[in-house]
Amino acid sequence: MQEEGIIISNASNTYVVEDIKSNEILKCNARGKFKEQGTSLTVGDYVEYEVIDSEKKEGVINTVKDRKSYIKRPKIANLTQIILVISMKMPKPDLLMLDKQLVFAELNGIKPIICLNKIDLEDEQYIQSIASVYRKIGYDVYETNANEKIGIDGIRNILQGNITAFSGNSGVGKSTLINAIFGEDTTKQGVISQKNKRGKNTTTSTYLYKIDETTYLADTPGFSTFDVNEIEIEELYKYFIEFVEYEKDCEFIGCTHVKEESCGIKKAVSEGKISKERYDRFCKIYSELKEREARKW
Ligand SMILES: Nc1nc2c(ncn2[C@@H]2O[C@H](COP(=O)(O)OP(=O)(O)O)[C@@H](O)[C@H]2O)c(=O)[nH]1
Ligand SMILES: [Mg+2]
Ligand SMILES: [Zn+2]
Repeated sequence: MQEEGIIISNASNTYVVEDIKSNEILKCNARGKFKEQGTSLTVGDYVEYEVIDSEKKEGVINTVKDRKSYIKRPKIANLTQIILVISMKMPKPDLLMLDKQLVFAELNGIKPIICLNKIDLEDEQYIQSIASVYRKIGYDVYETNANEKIGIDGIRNILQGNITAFSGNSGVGKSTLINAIFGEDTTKQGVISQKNKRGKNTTTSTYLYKIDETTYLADTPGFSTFDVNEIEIEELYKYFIEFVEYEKDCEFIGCTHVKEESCGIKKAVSEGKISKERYDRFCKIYSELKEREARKW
């Protein structure tokens, strides 16, 4: 009988599959045809499997469903959203990193959500100066104090029906946020934060945690080694989504939006339609890509 499940973890050729309906967990192998087709299954894949040994809880995966998204590093399929966490202080906001991660999410067709954490450590005006830039673009921005569980309900609600990952530099408060959302009980039982003997968080491979039939949380080693390498330099501006509508006003085909004088995007910056800071960070990422290209030769 064919059953439906999702791969929640993976070590070499063994896939841990959780049944969508019964929550039963089985160790599965994949049919040889996947290898022949060059399909590598991964955490997040929705699969059809059959039970081979119900005592030992072993099965075999027969088919894999089309993926909604796929990220190579860390390897994960079907993420629908990434919550990009930055802290207002300690560590101070890394907006270059935030913009890179926004590019990364847009490139992969995954919805980015911004979470400004540690709002207790900065004044309102400063927080709004950051929030407003991103809200104007159309991004959802949440403001939280994870320690005091302030602003947590909003984040909890948007998880519904999604496979979500949290991303952000170390120390910004990801673990504290996850604890605040799920309550200490869940996490203390080791469901979410898997601690090693020294009590350190050891996320070295990717796991999915089920919240309900359509809602999962991905615990990943982190997207901090963000891969700009995959982006074609001339495509970069497309992932600064508020730039796109002004490209038609560029005079030259193949305008880089960096050096040219008669550039529609630069004009929009000078008219205050695009944030100057966002544009400056675009130029910074552009030059990083350029340097990388130069090193290739
Ligand atoms: N003041 C303040 N501290 C926070 C907040 N959220 C987390 N922290 C603290 O920041 C530190 C790092 O948090 P942690 O969740 O481990 O960050 P992670 O590395 O992103 O998982 C801890 O000492 C937390 O108590 C917050 O909203 N306000
Ligand atoms: Mg952590
Ligand atoms: Zn241009």
